[in-house]
Amino acid sequence: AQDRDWWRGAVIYQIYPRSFQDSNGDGIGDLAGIIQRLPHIAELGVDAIWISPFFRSPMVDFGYDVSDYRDVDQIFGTLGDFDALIERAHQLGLKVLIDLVLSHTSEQHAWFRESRSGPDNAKSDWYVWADAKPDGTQPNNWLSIFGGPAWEWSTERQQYYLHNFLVEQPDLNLHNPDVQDELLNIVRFWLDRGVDGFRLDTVNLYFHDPELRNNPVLPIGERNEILTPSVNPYNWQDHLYDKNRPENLAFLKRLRAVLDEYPATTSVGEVSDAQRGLAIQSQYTSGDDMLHMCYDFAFLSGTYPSGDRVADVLDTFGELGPESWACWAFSNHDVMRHISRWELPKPAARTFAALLLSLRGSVCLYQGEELGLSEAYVPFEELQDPYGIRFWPKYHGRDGCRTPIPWVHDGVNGGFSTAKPWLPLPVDHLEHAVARQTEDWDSMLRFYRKMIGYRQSREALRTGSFEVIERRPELLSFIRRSGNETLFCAFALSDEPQAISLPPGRWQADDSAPFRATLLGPERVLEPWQVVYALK
Ligand code: TEU
Ligand code: CA
Repeated sequence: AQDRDWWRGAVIYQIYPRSFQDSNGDGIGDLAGIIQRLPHIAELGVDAIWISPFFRSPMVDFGYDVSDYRDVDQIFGTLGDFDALIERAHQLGLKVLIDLVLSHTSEQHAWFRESRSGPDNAKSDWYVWADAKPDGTQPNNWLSIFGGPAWEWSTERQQYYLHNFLVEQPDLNLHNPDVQDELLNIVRFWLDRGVDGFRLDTVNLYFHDPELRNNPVLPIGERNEILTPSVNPYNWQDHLYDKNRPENLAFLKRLRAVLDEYPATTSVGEVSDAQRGLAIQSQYTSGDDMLHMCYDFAFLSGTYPSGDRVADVLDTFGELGPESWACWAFSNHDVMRHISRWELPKPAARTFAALLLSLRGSVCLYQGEELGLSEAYVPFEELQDPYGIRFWPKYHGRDGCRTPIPWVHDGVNGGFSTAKPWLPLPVDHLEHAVARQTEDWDSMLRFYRKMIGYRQSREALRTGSFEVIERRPELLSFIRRSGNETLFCAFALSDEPQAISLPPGRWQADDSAPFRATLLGPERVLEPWQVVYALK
């Protein structure tokens, strides 16, 4: 029997396929390369992989611009390769989540080419078309997340179309029931191929206000500088009308109903909205007829996760109700790697990894995080991300977290590819190569294996309740509890020793935790960056 709740508390490993492993010597990672490296992921002890888009695409946004949802891009392989990937992953006990980009397509998609050709074809209404204002300007003040207006003029159709991201990524019109039906057919197509679920790209951008009302512009003090760089005027608006629309709830119910036709599937919706992200997440995960989880942005920003802040985020999430289930991440393919983003001192890296893997919720780890990789510097001449090229030098874009994975320290291109990689592999990443860390019993990689194994072995850590005991910027402690298992977790988040108070009861350091099992002495002081797990 399959455990239909496997995703609760699961650890999910995110693969960015272009940069994971190249198998055919063209400098770009591919599905066959992923298959080759699946044992590395299985050995980490995670539950599932999430693979960023590999569908047919002109790759203007590196796969987040899909031109055919039912095929694998030739640069990544074939549908046959994908079937083999699923089979191998399942043999290794790994679930497979794929990344569906349903909010927009590529401008090269056949639907868009037809839609663009005029106002009365079968696909006319599949995208968001609007007339120019009498003076020729855009229909309203909506902005693109990647810069400039969210409207692009089509000389062919003589109307504007909506694009929340690049000009090459026109937004689908989900108010049209035919569009919804076709998207759900695509969901079925991949479920029939054996996937265990989906990461849903920009799930809160599926719908727009049909009246195309202007977004309010925020007063300077309230501007959002969290999700995208502050240089981007997108952050200066309150996104009331271009996303987060209530019509989405009914569509998500339809999507969930399709998922429920298949056993033990899951969904994690990416909700990017600094202003009302949590409120949206709470709506989207409000019951077993909605999404399973939402992907939370709280720890993807530049804001340092001090002990009190982590406690506040978890408390706020806990208040959303017992059904709401978060999925936490420190790093992904869109943001600076967290070790660099928070300027973590060396001993802090393990402390924060342990903290992430002790939170209530599910966890996404991004490829390379298990190696302790820092952000790569990619010079302007080698930049690939259109978002970075546009805002350089105020913002460098997303290439610094997308550089290839170093597999060996002494081979060509770190064992990633025999050809020049599509993004440079930083020389200082080679010392973090998988092979080298595997040999070193005290490496970051070995630590991640032990820590993930520990989380998997303690039901309290995986799914237990969460109760904060002490919250200070430099100290966080909490109790996780499941059945008879009561686990006290404490994290010193400072270069200085930290006084700590134990909750009442008799506590015994947990020997199975990947930290030296010190029983707290009477003085009850944690060493800098010390982590303690103790059982009652
Ligand atoms: O990202 C959605 C999103 O909100 C991004 O704008 C994010 O805030 C930004 O990249 C942070 O720098 C998703 C994907 O994760 C991203 O890779 C895609 O480019 C985007 O959707 C469009 O599909
Ligand atoms: Ca390749």
